[in-house]
Order: sequence, then structure tokens, then C-alpha cells
Amino acid sequence: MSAFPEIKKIRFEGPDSKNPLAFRFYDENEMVEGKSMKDHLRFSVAYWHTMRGSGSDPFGPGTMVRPWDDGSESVENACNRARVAFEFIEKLGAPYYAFHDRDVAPEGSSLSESNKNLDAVAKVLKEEQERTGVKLLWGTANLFSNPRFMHGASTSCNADAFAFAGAQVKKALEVTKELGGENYVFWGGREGYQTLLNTDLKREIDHMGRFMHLAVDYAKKIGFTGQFLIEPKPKEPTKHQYDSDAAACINFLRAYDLTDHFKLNIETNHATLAGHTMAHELEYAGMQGLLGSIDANTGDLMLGWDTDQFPTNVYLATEVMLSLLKYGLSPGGVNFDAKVRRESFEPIDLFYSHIGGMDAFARGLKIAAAIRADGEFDKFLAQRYNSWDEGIGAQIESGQADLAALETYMLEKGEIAPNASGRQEMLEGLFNRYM
Ligand code: XUL
Ligand code: CO
Repeated sequence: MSAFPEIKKIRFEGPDSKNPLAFRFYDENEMVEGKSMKDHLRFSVAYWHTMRGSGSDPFGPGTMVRPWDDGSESVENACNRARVAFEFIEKLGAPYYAFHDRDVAPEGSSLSESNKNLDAVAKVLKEEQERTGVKLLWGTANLFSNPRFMHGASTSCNADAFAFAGAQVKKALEVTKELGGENYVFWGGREGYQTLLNTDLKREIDHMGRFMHLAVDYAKKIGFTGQFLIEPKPKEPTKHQYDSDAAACINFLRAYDLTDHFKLNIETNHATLAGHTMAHELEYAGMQGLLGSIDANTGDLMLGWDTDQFPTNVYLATEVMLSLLKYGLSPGGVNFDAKVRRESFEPIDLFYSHIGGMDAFARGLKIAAAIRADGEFDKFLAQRYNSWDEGIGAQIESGQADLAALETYMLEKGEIAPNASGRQEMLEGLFNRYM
């Protein structure tokens, strides 16, 4: 039985279409920079929001109307929900999805029962993947919801919590491999702390490093060749998250010798909570060769928490796509870690929201490609830094100039001449010309 009987496959109808159930910019076959939009964007639906989001908030219960869901924690309901998920993803035309173990299957009363539940649902997921051709962008384990993780998972003061988390990751890796997952994500969840009065910071971060190595070793053992990703996020849920932003994550990966195995999954709303722009986080990870994938959403700058809204701002999407074109994305993707507002409670809102996000990114992709084709910003940058291309600049960059050489140079030169203006306003105007 269909969960969305009134919805047909969403089609590209072009910019003039007034149909809110059609794409105006996302034409999966359109070629941009020699590659189809589908292959550039690698859109993914987040199971936890789209299939499990209830619309509850700290002030009230869920609001979502989901006629296919009987509200129970039964495996049967979970399997049925999985089939609905694939009807949705297929009609939407997204090539990927992503999940946590506990989104897709109910947690049982023991680890072995939970594993059994997960196997039962994974069987349906596999059937549905084969039926539709939809693929798994990434899997992950929920190591933060259950009260056993109140102090964290790998960074818990309780070694048993570490052990439980490890067992859960083992199983999640097996299932991700079985489903052909192209990546595996670690988001810190409760890996952090509220006060140093009760926290051995060094020991906790050492344990997190150990945990990641155990995952890398097990992946090797079972032949899982997907890319490992770590997802930076500050503040929520603990005051000090160990993986607070791209720089903190990269420092962690370097300190524990993990950069050969991990890249970053950068999320827009997490970037802004950290006091950065998404563009900064992408550039920071990208310039170090560690940009892996993105969780596409947006926050509300008036609010200080992770609102996980659908990204519809074309300016933002253009900035993101500039980085993704520059550094590449595969085997990562654009995963909509985003939820419909509590007030958008009808099933059809799931379509409107994803279509809006996909169209914004498709438009961002085309604008970014146009910016790159013209090369005006590149020309400006090259010129702004041209003092490094020859003379003393080139000597410094190549390591030929020591401090004594710099002194000799400056004693002779006397003072530096003011260099070119930063031209921020001109450049912002130039950017707007492409919008
Ligand atoms: C939490 C968040 C997670 C991760 C996966 O803010 O973004 O959903 O993406 O655990
Ligand atoms: Co996320």
C-alpha cells in the first residue's frame, strides 16, 4: 500500500514551473563542469529526521501526522516504516539515504535483541535498496540517546559504557558494510563535558582516540572500505564538545594518528553554532585534504541552538558548492540533516522541504560553476598575493630566507609600501552579479 498515493515521481519542470511538487533547478541529468548534477550533489535523505522526527520540543509532544506509523516500537512497524522511507526517497529522486542504528530498528531489552532487530530491518533495507537503486551514503550508531550514555560513550568515566558503545559500532559497521554504505560517520553526541571538577579531560580524549582506532581496525578486519567521517559540533549537548569544530577535529585526528582513515562531515548549523560560517569550516577542512561530506541544513541566526532547518538560501548554497567543486565530494554527499518545522505536520511537507533544499543546491551548483568559469575571484586572489610570487616573498615561501636575510632586506628597503585594498565591498557586489 502506498503511503503517498497522491504523489507521483517528482520531475524537473524548469525555472518557470509554478508546481511546488516539481524541481525548477535540479535536473539530475544536466551536466555541470562535465558531470551530472546527480553525481555532483549526491543528495541523501536523513532517516532520523524524515522518518523518525515527531515534531516534539521541550514544551510539548510531537505533532507529525504519519498515517503509516502505528507509533509502536515493534520490528514490524520498523520494517513497514522502512518501506515507506523508500517510497518517499524514490519519488523524491534522491540517490542516497543515511541512518543511525536506532532510527531504523527499535532498541531491544538486551544487546543481542537489539542486534536481532537491526538485522531484521536491515534485510528490508537491503531489499528496498535493490528494488529502487537508492544507496546508503552512510551509517552510524546512536551513542547518545540511551541513558547508559549519560556521561558519554567512548569518553564516559564508565568503562562499561565504552564497551557497550564499541559493541554497537561493531554491529553498525557490519550492517553498513552489508548495505554497501559508502561512508561511516561518528558524531560526538555526548562526547564532551560540563565541568572539569568531575572530568579527566586527557583520559577521556585518549579513550576517544582508542575508540576510533578500534573502529578502523575492525573495518579492516571485515573488509569495510567506506570512508570514516567525524562530524564537528560545539555546545550541544555538552558545554564542551570534544569535536567542537573542524580545527578541533583535525587536531584530534592528527594527535591520534587518524588522518589516513578519517575525513570530516561538515554541518552548516554546527558551523554557525561554533561561531564560524559554513564556508570557513569547508575551506578549513578542504585545504587540509580532509573534507569528506556535508550535512546540509541551516540554523536560524536569531536562535542559539541546532534548529536543523532545510537549507533554502541560494547564497549559502552557492558558497557551499564553491567549496565542494573546489575540493570534490565523493564518496561523501549532500545529506539533508534537516527536519520540517513542528507546524509543517503533514506528510506532503516532507516533499516540499526536500524539493526546496535540492533546488537551492542545484541553483547554488550552477552559480558556483559560473563563478569558477569566469575566474574573476581567482584573478583577484592571485593578484592580492602576488608579492609572494617573486623576490623576498618567493624566498620566504621556498625556505631560502632566514631572519638575518629579512633584516638585510628591510634595512635596505626601509618601509613597506601600502599594498592593494582588500576590496571587500567590490567583491561582495561581484558575487551578487552571479546570483
Ligand atoms: C546532531 C547531528 C547528528 C549527526 C549524526 O546534531 O547532526 O544527527 O549528523 O549522528
Ligand atoms: Co548532522
